[in-house]
Amino acid sequence: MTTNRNTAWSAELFEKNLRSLGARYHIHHPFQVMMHNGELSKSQIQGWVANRYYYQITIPRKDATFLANCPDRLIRQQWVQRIIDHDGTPGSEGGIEVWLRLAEATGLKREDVINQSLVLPGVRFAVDAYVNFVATSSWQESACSSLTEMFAPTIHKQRISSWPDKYPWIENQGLDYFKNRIKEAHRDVEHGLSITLEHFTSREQQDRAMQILQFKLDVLWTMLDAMYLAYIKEMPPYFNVDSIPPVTD
Ligand code: AHQ
Repeated sequence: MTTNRNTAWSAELFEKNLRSLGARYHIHHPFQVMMHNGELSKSQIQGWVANRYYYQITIPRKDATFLANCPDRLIRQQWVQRIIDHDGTPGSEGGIEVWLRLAEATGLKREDVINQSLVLPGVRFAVDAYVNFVATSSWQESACSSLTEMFAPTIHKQRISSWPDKYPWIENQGLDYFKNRIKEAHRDVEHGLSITLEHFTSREQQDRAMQILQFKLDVLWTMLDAMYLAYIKEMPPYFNVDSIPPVTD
């Protein structure tokens, strides 16, 4: 069925168009493809884990920002689970702690990940752009931006299936994060998608939703661009100039 550019899409066609952006998901980024093919070295995997840590610790702050902008108690009742999934609760570990276990399983020291000394500027800027987007957008637009997780179960399943064979040196409990995330992602997408399909009803709003999802795809892609330049091309920031600025006193 064809529609003209002013006609609102049906909910089914809207969801289909949102899902079509999966073609640009970071599962297709050269860094991720190399990871899946077992072509990354131990230090390149460690660089990815240490940089993605910054994304993981930022997600609950992003979700707390979402809650601050959302006046709907029933929406908040469901959304707050995302913070618990990452931060955990007193006495029960959350995803951030499980990510630190992944870091240790790759041979990284916890403190070298927690101190963020390995986080690349490009990764930090991309992740911060995500929180800033949520801080300055409606809660419905923020819910839409989380929908890259429509494509996440596939990427988690890829790691679970390929890492034991491609990276046997990574201790098996390192995969726990990806195993936990599969069911959490499905639950999150169901909620985020229902908000999105219900709120974005005019064609103009639906076009905006497509732009928002593209923005979040850009966040994820740009993170891997920074890592590709630093760890694959061995061109980290200032690699070709003295990284210590001259001191003139
Ligand atoms: O581990 C991930 C995670 O906790 C989240 C939260 C969600 C959001 O609110 O934007 N997105 C997300 C994602 C996680 N893992 C990424 C990966 O590749 O391991 C995928 C990412 C996403 O697709 O947005």
